Amino acid sequence: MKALITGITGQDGSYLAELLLEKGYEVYGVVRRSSTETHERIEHIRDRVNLVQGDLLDEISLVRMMNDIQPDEVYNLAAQSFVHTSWHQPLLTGEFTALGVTRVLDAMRIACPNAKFYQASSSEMFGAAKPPQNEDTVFHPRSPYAVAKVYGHYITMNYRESYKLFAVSGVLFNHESPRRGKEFVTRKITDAVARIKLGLQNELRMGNLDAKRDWGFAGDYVKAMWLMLQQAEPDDYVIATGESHSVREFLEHAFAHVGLDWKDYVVVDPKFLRPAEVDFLMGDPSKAIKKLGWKPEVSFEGLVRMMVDADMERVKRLKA
Ligand code: NAP
Ligand code: G4F
Repeated sequence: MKALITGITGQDGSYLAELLLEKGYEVYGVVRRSSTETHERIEHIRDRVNLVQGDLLDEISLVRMMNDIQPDEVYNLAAQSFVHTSWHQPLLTGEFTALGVTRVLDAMRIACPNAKFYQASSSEMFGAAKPPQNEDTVFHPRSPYAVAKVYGHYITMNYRESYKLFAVSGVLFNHESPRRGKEFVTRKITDAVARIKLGLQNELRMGNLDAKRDWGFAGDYVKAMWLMLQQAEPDDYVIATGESHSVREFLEHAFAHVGLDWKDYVVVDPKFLRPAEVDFLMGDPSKAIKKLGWKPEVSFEGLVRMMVDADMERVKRLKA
């Protein structure tokens, strides 16, 4: 089996590539040209994956690679994925995160219409909708990123209905790991906890501490992506833990894990507040549990400990 992953250099792309390699897939990953060319998250599997150059802005590059590779499965994980940036770069976010999905789907329609397609939809699409959110909840997106993801979600459904492509969307709630980008709140916190504990930093400036998220482990969530493409019929699924915690609770657990009190270090800075907030996300993964046989393995507390421990190790190595 051959799988093509857009966004292979991201958090999810790296875990998904590992999973597919374990399952014996030939893995192809799309990388875009950059002046640095460092692909830190996939360095350890670099000699086992095939990297191909392309960009979600450039449909010709996508058609060419699909023609050459003839993948059995295509996972579209590439996106401008940081919500805060989407207010600063709303058009670029729309190009990558919304229209980029059409470019990938259309390249598939032209070059490999029998391949199966996975779209990385997001719980951000629910935005202001009341929790718990499931597959029937009406979207109420609250950022340019979320609006772009709603477009990606519906165009996936539209290509499924128009061209009979096996195209599915996974509506994934927040999932984290030691490989999470440091701009996202969980990793920003665990990186700061390690730096504070080891004497390299003395405060942490944060935004809205009341926001609540349903946080799971990325390694668990990529298994759900694969399962969705192994079903007899294409369908969309919510993937979540069913538990929600505030940013404040994450702070409490992360600092307490190294014996510190978060209140001694955290300063609320209006710079990190958003023009419109998503207050409360909590998913209902019943359909995925029943139909895919999927369930999350890592608890909230286990996730916080895993991320703090990994950052402690990394910062210690940097200091040495
Ligand atoms: P991430 O770490 O930010 O990775 C994003 C990936 O997209 C990177 O590999 C990036 O490549 C690539 N990319 C961005 N623009 C591109 C372009 N124009 N052409 C080709 N590649 C491009 O994101 P993630 O956390 O792994 O998330 C994966 C996907 O799931 C994203 O679509 C995200 O929006 C969605 N999602 C994430 C979560 C979550 O909690 N993590 C939840 C729901 C949905 P570079 O390395 O070159 O920047
Ligand atoms: O970690 P965040 O930046 O993630 P957010 O906005 O929930 O989006 C992530 O999850 C989505 C799934 O629901 C993905 F689709 C998306 O790609 C991304 O992976 O922020 C989480 C919460 C927000 O309410 C934010 O306002 O934390 C709050 N927050 C408080 N202080 C902060 C901070 N967020 C960040 N990034 N930095 C802060 O200092």
